[in-house]
Amino acid sequence: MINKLEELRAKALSELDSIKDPKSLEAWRISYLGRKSELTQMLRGLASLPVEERRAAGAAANQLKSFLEQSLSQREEAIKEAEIARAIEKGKLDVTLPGYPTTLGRLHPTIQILRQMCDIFVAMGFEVVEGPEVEWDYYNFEALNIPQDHPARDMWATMWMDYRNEKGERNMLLRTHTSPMQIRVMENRQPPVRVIVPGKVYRYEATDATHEAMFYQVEGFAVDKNITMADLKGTLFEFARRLFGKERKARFRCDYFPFVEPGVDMAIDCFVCKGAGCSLCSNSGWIEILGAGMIHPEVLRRVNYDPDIYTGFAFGMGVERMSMLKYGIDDIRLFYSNDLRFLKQF
Ligand code: FA5
Repeated sequence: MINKLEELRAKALSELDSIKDPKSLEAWRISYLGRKSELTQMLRGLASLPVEERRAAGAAANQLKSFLEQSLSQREEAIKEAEIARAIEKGKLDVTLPGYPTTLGRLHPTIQILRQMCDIFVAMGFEVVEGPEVEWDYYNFEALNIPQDHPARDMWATMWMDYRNEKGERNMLLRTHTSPMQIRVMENRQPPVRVIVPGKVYRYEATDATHEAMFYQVEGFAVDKNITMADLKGTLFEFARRLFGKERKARFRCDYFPFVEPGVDMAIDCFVCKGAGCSLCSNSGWIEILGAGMIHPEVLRRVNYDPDIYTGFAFGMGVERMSMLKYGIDDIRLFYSNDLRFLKQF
């Protein structure tokens, strides 16, 4: 058998040396290394050899197999190189042409503004915490003073998960705002707390120039002794000054959220019409950027904070709306429609 292997090696090598194209190379591979090749048959037949012959023959056959495989890939390389050399000679291949440039990725405009927003709050002493996007009804609604059948639930058209509790009720959802994290954080800490929560939220609603079904919010809240509405206003107006510059106007108006008392919304003067009124701002001259207020005593009680000792403020802001105001983007749908002409501008 050893002699037979030697013969095979010599024959295979001499044939391989004369091969000059990939097609013949493949035919060579099939005939010397394929399933029906002599070598494969020999390897299969090893078992029937007498034991004393089997070991030496097995080693030699396997050695030949890997030698032929190696020779095959060397020949393959050599054929490729020869093809390139021929193409250069014939002038078909111009190696002096510049290659294809690799395009560099960049951060999405939402993430860029999100980082700027977080930096401003961190500089004011807030800590950044993240939370789950799939949330329990309890944290998203119940613990925030929005019980089942409360009309305020309509304000947050909800995407429910296909999951029911033991009573058969749907109680798991995609969070509609970042406010559930107020509860999760306060449940685990004692005042003073000063936290911001950036993250994605989801609403089952029709999109238009200022509304998306998935968007980002930044929640913020602070609880301590003697925190007042003046602290809330000071924090948010300072934030707006740092993000948009001194010349932009900000406005507080009364608003209703079941988990704050009193509640407000804050708006910035419209960047398109500078407050005169246009289609983007529904002729009001203002674009709403956040909801806020003093944390409701019931909410504090639910997390075992004593509302006679502690008070706190909370706010929740739309991140894309901030980016729209800062960079003059007039349609929120541009953010997630993956148009590179838009994304490359940031
Ligand atoms: C809330 O989500 C409250 N959780 C905010 C809050 C937090 C109030 C803490 C009081 C205390 P609202 O639904 O208004 O509120 O949303 C807050 C901000 O998210 C809005 O001001 C707006 O900037 C942004 N926003 C709301 N809906 C959309 C949407 N569909 N697309 C893009 N941004 C939106």
